[in-house]
Amino acid sequence: MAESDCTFSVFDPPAAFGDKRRGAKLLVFPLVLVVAVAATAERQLDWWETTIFYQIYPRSFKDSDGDGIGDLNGITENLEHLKELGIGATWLSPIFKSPMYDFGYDIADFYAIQDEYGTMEDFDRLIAKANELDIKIVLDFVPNHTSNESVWFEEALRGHEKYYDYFIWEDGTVDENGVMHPPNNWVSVFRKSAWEYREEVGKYYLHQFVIGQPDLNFRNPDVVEEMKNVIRFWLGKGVAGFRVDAISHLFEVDKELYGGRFPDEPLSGGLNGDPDNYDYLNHIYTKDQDETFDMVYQWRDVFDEFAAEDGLTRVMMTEAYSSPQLTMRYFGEGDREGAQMPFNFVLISDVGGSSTAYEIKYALDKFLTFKPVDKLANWVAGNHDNNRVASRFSPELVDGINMIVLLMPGIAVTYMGEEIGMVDGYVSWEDTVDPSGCNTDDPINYWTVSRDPERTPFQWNADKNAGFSSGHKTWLPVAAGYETLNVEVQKAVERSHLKVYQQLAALRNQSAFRHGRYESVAFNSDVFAFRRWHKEANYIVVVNFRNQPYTIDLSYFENVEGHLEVVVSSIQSPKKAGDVLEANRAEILGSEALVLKV
Ligand SMILES: *[C@@H]1O[C@H](CO)[C@@H](O)[C@H](O)[C@H]1NC(C)=O
Ligand SMILES: *[C@@H]1O[C@H](CO)[C@@H](O)[C@H](O)[C@H]1NC(C)=O
Ligand SMILES: CC(=O)N[C@H]1CO[C@H](CO)[C@@H](O)[C@@H]1O
Ligand SMILES: [Ca+2]
Ligand SMILES: [Ca+2]
Repeated sequence: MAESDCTFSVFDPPAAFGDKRRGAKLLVFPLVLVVAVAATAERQLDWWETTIFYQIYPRSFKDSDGDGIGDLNGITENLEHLKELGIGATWLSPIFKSPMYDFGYDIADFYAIQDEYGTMEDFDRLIAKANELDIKIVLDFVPNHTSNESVWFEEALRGHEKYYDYFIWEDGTVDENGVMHPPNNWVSVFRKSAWEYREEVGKYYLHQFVIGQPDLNFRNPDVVEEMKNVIRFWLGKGVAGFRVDAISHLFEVDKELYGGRFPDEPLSGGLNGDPDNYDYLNHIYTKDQDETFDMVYQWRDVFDEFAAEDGLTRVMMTEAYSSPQLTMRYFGEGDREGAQMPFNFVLISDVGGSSTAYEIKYALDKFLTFKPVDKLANWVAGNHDNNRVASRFSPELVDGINMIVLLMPGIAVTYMGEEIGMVDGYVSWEDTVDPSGCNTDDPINYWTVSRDPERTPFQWNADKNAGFSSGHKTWLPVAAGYETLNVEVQKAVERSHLKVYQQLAALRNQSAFRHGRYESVAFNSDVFAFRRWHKEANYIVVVNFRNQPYTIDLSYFENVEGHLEVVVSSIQSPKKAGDVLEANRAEILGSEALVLKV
């Protein structure tokens, strides 16, 4: 690799320190820096460090057989779409056997493919095709729970001791009237008690998510080993890694420390007076327990055994909506390695359409500031649990957000559809299927928590069902406006979100974006800009978050003066590639986003 001599190749500096930081760091950590520089000088970047990870929600990507549900063959037949975008890896939401109470996040058999998605042979063909195209396949690993219709849970209910101990059981409490209640006040993420009674065994089982998702007992060594075998099974089939679901919920407090019963969680402090609401409690006993991090490191050891055998690094991404301090612990501790990519959700959790440029900068700085100096950042603006960028920010900001996700230092992650700026679909109460929406029992306000709108079928073209399916009915309705907002149209026209995305993906190959350093500034409450540079290469990205024009003095940045050339512009911008701006008085139009070359 041409750039492998770069001193700072894997060290993205935290924002805003500019060139001064190198000196400052030398003063503080002279030894560490010298060692690090020597190590990186020889180091080539691995496949996962430079690529873009594209999340496919298989149920909604492409239906190959007309039953209205996306499937594996639909993915295999359309992997070229990823290739054309410049993407080298995809992570798939769960494809395993499931009764679908939570659309695959409730797994009945970790070793089998869900029938409606295809067969194991289809999966092998997907891997073969992906290898042909040099696209890595990452699967979803859902260790916290199984389905209540898994063989394990069914055996547990039948009193099979081995499987009984796979789950977490507790006696109910009986009040003065002899009425039985759940063991304690724990609330499920999807509302209401986290405990469900089973007559067969006369006890309650714990489910941190829906009733159909009994939590596995990770204090049982058999469970630990079983789940490692699941990892081994799929890595052995050629999978390049796992994205680990809901990791912070893995362990609950050790009840032996509390007299053998799980203690109540304290109230969060009246922010929400509804005891069925997850936010009613402060989850000190059911989230982010210390043992969770150790388990992640143990899994990484399994990954590394495979890498040692065939030379392919297996990548772990962890999903945790936690504080930055806790998020960073997933990277590893001491001499133990953990996940390469603890997901960075700031663009989802911390900012939205009404955020100022100051808040955007503050949010983007967060991960860069807290992360270990020898690890990479990652950028995630969407997934199947959160409203789409066009809906959460605005349709005008789709290109601007993609510029941030793809050009900030580190690894980019794109949820399918964000490359064409898909918007949330309207899903009526009658059509709502997401348990998060259904559990509200509220036909008026369900949509505020339903995740169906961001899961509507992928928009391929203007045909029936947006080209997603030839069937009569699709599992969720296609979003309005697909006739003009689709892949085919965006490939045909001269300027589109898709074309911008392709340009950005290609730019990631430039040394400035691959190895370059980073500084950022909010010029005012609306305009955010950052610079990436490496040796002679020097780029500026400007995003105007409001529909109001400004004249900006970009010579604020060091080594930025004279003419700046437009490299990429958001689609509503009148500026074209090759146009020239004056650094000291750059006209930035409302909602405009630009990549400029110095
Ligand atoms: C599993 O849980 C779901 C609720 O999520 C329930 O409707 C279903 O009946 C349960 N299945 C069994 C076998 O208990
Ligand atoms: C980046 O460069 C690699 C070769 O170094 C090439 O295979 C790949 O297609 C390029 N990606 C883009 C998006 O241009
Ligand atoms: C983003 C994501 O994958 N969220 C999942 C977290 O885990 C629950 C339960 O498995 C799922 O419902 C979410 O979709
Ligand atoms: Ca299908
Ligand atoms: Ca758990």
